[in-house]
Amino acid sequence: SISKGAAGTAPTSNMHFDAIVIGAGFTGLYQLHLLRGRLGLKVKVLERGDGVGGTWYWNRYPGARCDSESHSYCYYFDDEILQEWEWSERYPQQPEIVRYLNFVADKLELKRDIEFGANVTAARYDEAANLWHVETEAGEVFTAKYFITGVGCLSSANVPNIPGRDSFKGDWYHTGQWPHEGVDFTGKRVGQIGTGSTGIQAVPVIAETAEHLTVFQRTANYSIPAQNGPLSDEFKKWAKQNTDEIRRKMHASTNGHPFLFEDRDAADVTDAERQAIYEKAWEVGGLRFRAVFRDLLIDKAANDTAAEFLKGKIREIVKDPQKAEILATIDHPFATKRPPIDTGYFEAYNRDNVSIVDLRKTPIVEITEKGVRTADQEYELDIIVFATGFDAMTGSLLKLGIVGRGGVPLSKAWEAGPRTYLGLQVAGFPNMFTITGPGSPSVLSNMPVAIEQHVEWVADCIEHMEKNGIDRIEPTEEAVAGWVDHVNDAANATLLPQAGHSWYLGANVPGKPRVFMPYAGGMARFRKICDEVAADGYRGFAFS
Ligand code: N01
Repeated sequence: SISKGAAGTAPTSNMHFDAIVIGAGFTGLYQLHLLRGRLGLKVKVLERGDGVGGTWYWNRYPGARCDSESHSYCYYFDDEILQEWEWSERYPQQPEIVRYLNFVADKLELKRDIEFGANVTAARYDEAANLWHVETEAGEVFTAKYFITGVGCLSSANVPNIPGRDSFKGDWYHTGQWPHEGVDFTGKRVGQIGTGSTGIQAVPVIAETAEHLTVFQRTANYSIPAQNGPLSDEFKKWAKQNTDEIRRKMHASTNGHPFLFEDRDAADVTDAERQAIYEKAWEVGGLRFRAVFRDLLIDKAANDTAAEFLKGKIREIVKDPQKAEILATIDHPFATKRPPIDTGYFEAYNRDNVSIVDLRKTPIVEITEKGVRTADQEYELDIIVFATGFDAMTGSLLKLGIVGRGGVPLSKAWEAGPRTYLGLQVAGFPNMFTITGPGSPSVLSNMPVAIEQHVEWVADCIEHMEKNGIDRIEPTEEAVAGWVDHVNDAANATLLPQAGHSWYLGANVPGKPRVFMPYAGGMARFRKICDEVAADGYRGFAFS
């Protein structure tokens, strides 16, 4: 039925689409390609940035590099793209990922259907018309039957509200909102707050040019050397010739990476053998370290062996025993917070111009005009870098101002924490799909693998609806309740909830409900569940 929306936009207008997709990162680009190319739908992508890239458009901080290996951190749906693109290093640097996504967008002619600089501030479901009304900051209103969010899991910057923050006379930056022209640290006294994956990448790079870098650490972190380097011609050739095998491995693995967990427990080998295995994994580097024993994330005693090894490495690398102690006093099991990968992180503390402040002993009291004041002294600074992470998984969705059936805002529906079915849909929000939403494996896996699975599932679902003349899809309350329980059970079967202050739990943002958000049951298992749900007539979803 043709009806007028609140903003007077008739479905025949040029502001009306079959589907609106938010975000032009890995998700939005592929979703547009499938819905437009395969299904022939009229699609508009709204992107707040001025270019494609999503996470990688914003995160331009010094040292920004992906922790997934290049040959796996890309699309696998198109053989031509796989054959034509060439990665230069074992891990892709931020500018290279942005170049890659531009290459894909240009090759598939995606940009003509993307509106850049379009910051979505409201999205309201109009029940009578069965349309989503999506409004941008500039006041444009788009309508569409399908509303698909590809806003990323780590895209809403968390700048802690430390007293006095606005009084600081120097410059401050959040790593996730880094100036495109870069920041010159030469001759500057820099303070960095935060030692997560981001902070650990930034420290060694900032240290190279800053006059002095003071790192403010609240929670000490494990880190494993990336062992990054240029890819050999031989490897590049191998990767291009074995795309089917690589894809098969990524789909079979728990985390969507192109390697499988060893089929052994930490206790299956002698102490000496275990030590040798860890040494070798340290040399190999990267996220593969986690995969040397299958029980590291399930059994605390097994985890302790890895934790002790890694703490030993910190004490070995960091020459100043006082700094080493601050860095190696880690309070959570290994990999219960996302394990960072580094290039010279602990080594950076051997430089004279890098110092560390233990915020557990001397917490930050306030930010002053001159710098940061902790419980025992004031640190004078020219620049403060907030490597303080994100309002993860829900932050960017809630910022869209989504309102579902009956005028119920998403913020209300998720008051006690996010509730989805398969991470994909929310009860009361018909035809809205949340790619890599809370309750999906997303952040616990190699993102492009998770994204391709979600995007393809949604495209198949929409195809099914269009072929069968179905107007609406939404999950039943019962299916949502079941999935929420399953997500909790999956997390509780691991050691993951033991890191009490992780962003997985929303614990990094004051006042955020503490709910373990990503699905810890594994990417392979998740894929199987989604396939079965679809094959079973979209079990748990109601069509109307
Ligand atoms: O953020 P984080 P991130 N006072 O939340 C500290 C992905 N990623 O940007 O642990 C003082 O992990 C906070 O301390 P604590 C990856 O999934 C991927 O580093 O809460 N300190 C912590 O040290 C990653 O997990 C890649 O006690 C405060 C830090 O800030 C996710 O993004 C690269 C504070 C925040 O760590 C997020 O990583 C980078 C306060 N008020 C990131 N508030 C690649 O793949 C926070 N902190 C390359």
